[in-house]
Amino acid sequence: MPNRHLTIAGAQLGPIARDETRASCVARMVALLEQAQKRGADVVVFPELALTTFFPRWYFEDEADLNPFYETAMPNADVQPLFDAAKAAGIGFYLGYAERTPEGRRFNTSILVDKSGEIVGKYRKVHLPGHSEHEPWRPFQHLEKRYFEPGDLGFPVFETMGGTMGMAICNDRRWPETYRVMGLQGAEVIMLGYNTPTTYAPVPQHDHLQSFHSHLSMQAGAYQNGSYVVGIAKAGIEEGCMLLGQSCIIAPTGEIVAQASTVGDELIVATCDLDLCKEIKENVFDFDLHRQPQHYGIITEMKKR
Ligand code: ING
Repeated sequence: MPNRHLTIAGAQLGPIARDETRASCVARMVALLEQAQKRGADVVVFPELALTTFFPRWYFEDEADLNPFYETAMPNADVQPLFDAAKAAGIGFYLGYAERTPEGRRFNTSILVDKSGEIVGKYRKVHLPGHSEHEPWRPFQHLEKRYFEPGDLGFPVFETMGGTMGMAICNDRRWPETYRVMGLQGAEVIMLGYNTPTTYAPVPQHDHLQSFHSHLSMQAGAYQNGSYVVGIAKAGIEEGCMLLGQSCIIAPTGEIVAQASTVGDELIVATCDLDLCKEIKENVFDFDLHRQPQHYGIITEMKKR
């Protein structure tokens, strides 16, 4: 039985202006998808909130100003050209967007679409960073706790494109539980998009470490669970706020096998042997052989002591 190879592309996006249309964002993503097709990709990972600017950087008094940033259906007319192009190319994709349900609930959401254009997976961001009230002292806001609810779908994995795929979003990548819950379900590829300002107002003395912390978290998650991790940025100076680039594809060994070198629209590609996951999962991190969950209870029993 030949090894299962999956060619994964990461489609990093540069800044999306506040007044940029969805049609413009989708056209940029279709252009990256066409590049991915030329490079033999099976699946393309787009960033978090890939259809709009990162709107949690502003305080909106009036909901009427907030609602236009959300999608109330998926797919919808604006995104359909991306679904059509991907299906025509026989390429799957991960897409991050702001979701507003018919009941009015709001989530920071991602979907996984297979090569036939079907949505085969959905995830809602569990770990929401930032704050929920207007904090004028900050150079910019980070109001994800105000504009979204914590995800209510857990961390599911999906059997598709010949492997076991999982999803996360941005801040999730900093929490080891994210990877372990999917690792326990056999995840072989964990895809995630991020919008990471390089200035973290409460602790500016760590600003120079943003790239290190992003890679450290994802490389650890990959290695400790024997999974590929694909972290794809919305990058560059977006409405005056510098967003980290450094998008990357990480092997189950924790090695970075592809990395972006700009802060604009940029495609990175790696052909990934999913059977390499076993070298980690069946040895150093053979969960069945080595884990001792009888000692781990505190992790789920409390937020903190
Ligand atoms: N953004 C950031 C992230 O977790 C952040 C928030 C930035 C947290 C820097 C800590 C340090 O990458 C989102 N959207 O979660």
